[in-house]
Amino acid sequence: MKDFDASGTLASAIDFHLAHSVGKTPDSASITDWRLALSRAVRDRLITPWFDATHQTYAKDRKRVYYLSMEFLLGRILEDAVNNLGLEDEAKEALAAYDVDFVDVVGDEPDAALGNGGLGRLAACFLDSLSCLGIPAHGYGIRYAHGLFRQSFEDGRQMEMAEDWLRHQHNWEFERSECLYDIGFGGQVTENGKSAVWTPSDIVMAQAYDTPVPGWRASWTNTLRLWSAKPRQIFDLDPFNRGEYMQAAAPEVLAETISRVLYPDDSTEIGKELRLKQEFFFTSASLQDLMRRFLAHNGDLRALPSKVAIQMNDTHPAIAGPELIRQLMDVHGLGFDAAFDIAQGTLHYTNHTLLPEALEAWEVSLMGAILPRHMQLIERIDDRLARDVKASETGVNTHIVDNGKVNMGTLAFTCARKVNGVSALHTNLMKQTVFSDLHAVYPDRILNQTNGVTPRRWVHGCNPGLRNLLNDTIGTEWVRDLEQLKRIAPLADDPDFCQRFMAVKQENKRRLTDWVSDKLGVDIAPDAMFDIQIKRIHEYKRQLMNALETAALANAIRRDPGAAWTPRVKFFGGKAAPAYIDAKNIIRLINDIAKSINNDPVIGDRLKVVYPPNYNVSMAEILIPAADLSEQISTAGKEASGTGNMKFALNGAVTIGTLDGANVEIRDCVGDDNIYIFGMTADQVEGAREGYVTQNYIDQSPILSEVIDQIRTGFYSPGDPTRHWPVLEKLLRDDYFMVAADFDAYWDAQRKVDEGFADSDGWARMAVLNTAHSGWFSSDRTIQGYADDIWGVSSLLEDDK
Ligand code: NBG
Repeated sequence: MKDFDASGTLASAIDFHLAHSVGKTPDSASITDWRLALSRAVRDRLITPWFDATHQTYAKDRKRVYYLSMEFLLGRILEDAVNNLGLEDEAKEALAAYDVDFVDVVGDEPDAALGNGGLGRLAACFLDSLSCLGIPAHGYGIRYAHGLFRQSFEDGRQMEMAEDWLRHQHNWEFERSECLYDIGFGGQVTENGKSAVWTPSDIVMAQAYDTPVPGWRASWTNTLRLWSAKPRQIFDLDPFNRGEYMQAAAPEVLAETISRVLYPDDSTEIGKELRLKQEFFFTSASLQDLMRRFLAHNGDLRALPSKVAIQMNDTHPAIAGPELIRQLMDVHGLGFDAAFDIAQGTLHYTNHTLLPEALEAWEVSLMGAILPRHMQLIERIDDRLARDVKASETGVNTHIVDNGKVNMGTLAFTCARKVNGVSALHTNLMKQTVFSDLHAVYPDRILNQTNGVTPRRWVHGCNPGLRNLLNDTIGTEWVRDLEQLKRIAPLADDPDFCQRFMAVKQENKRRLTDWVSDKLGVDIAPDAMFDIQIKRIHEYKRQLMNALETAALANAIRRDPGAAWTPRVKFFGGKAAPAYIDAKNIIRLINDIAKSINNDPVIGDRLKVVYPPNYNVSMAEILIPAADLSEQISTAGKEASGTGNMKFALNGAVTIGTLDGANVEIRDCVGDDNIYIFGMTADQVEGAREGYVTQNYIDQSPILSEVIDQIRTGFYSPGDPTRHWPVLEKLLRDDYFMVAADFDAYWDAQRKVDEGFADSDGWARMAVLNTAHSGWFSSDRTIQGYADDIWGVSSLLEDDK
């Protein structure tokens, strides 16, 4: 294959692009200009492997994967690419020659925040692993003009502002102005002989933007293709000529609304018409695109399942079932049964939550109005399901269309060849609860693929100290084969190694300490225990329980300040969905508790509380390497997996957590002695529901009672004593997530943590063993599992061996 790579040094490429792509001289260049120049210089190096990957895939006619996801929470792209390509030293040196700091340059990039939380970040880790493993794949999603909102605090309250990542040129992507597909909405379906003709009332266009995704050392490079909505007709000249400028621009505005903004909801269903349009928009465009590519190489549609595997990331792209069937029938002339079988052989579905409020269901009337042809096909798929139910003789009663709603989970399940959960516990609960009926009918369909995280970003990139220590100790292969970390396990008993390991941690804590002082003006001591809970704010994640424990600890310290307290800094980070009032109330309470504790001279450095606003991927990259304690305290049975939990353990933080999601597997890997498990199990939680009275648990716990009384009487909101009553009211009326029931167990576990941390040798040993035994949580392992058990695809890198 021809070599398209820029020859010469990276330094000369940066010079070239500063002049030719950015149009600046070194003496007039801003940090942003340098970033844009560096991006171009680095991107040039990806072109050959990128072209080569596509060429090989088709030359060898290999099966490829299409990962459909409404969210890709990428974070910053440039530094990650520099790391993957091994260009760090060269880039540093080239910029230093102009007295420009590499860290400032890569830090100038806004996060690509095209996702809310775990689901979107998982998709980003999967892209990395797919490239790293050399599996031919495309990610398909939406190029939102505005990603997840920016959060600030005003008087402790969450404020939301529009995010604007595309304001400065985003010059990592390739705009494909010729790659356009029509996406229809509304209108009518008529019969034409035996076939149906859908005539939409509105059509917008989906335009592609491609981002190359390099694997480790760019041995393979896949594509993330994001769709942006464009009007079919740019604007209306008649009204413009009449001076009606707004009306003239209306078609453009309406069309572009579809990809304008990411819905800021996490584990909550929103049921808005625009959301359904977004879902159909990117799903239809992606399917048209992959079908075009398939047909360019293959004339036989029945071969689709052997050449293409499509993964639906949650139910957001679940309309892919009816849409693929529609394309096969209405565009390519197949009958329903043949079309269904091909679609079902190609599609797969991942479930990411069992929370009932998050399971998507659309009103039949809305679905019928926006996607009339799809509504017809959904009815036919429902008939297919009914036939299978009958044949199964299970006697279960399950329908896609039920109570005037289209249940998207049931639709996705029915149209999928394989359905997976994201941790062992979650997959078992899927079988027992939400999908028990479907599981009875299709007993071989559900399987587990426990989540993972990419070691490239989550150790190599974010924790240079640990990276260097690992490289010195076990060589560099761990970056691609994370199980190699096991080799440091014996060194947990080597005082010299432990000391070096903890020196890295200390350095990371110092970095965070400076950052906190710089950004928030709060002084913290780097030798205190750094106790961190970062994730979306949600009642099931129980940040409230953590806040109450914090307040209780402050009380204990105030009562006996001279006792041997283990100094702690409690970090909180996370956003609440703007409409989620109960979660926003919790944010305000945490901020009030922080203010009171941080200004109490009796407490001093024994306890500090830090809640930096606008938690995002880049902030996680500073916080996680500096953590001593990882808070994973959701109500058992409610957190499908978690991935933050894995990042912390990998970076040598010890977990305090419930037996929920992947915490169960973390415990299995690191061992009971190296994790603090507390609280009710998933079974016990369900057992405790009947007759649950919050007040009874509060009455039994003097520690909790005291805190509740303080909040009620305005201790944390002087001058405004009723401010936090809504939090208490909710807790007392409906403690669905059992904060009160688990509180004392949590408190006791925290006191054991205090003791553990005070024994610095013992703690170092635990920290080392957490890193050593976290290799299994690499997303490379997860993706290999999908490749083997779900997609039936293999790496092309293996071919050369
Ligand atoms: C989230 C779960 C997490 C899980 C991620 C990735 C949704 C709907 N679900 O527990 O809450 O780790 O998905 O699987 O965002």
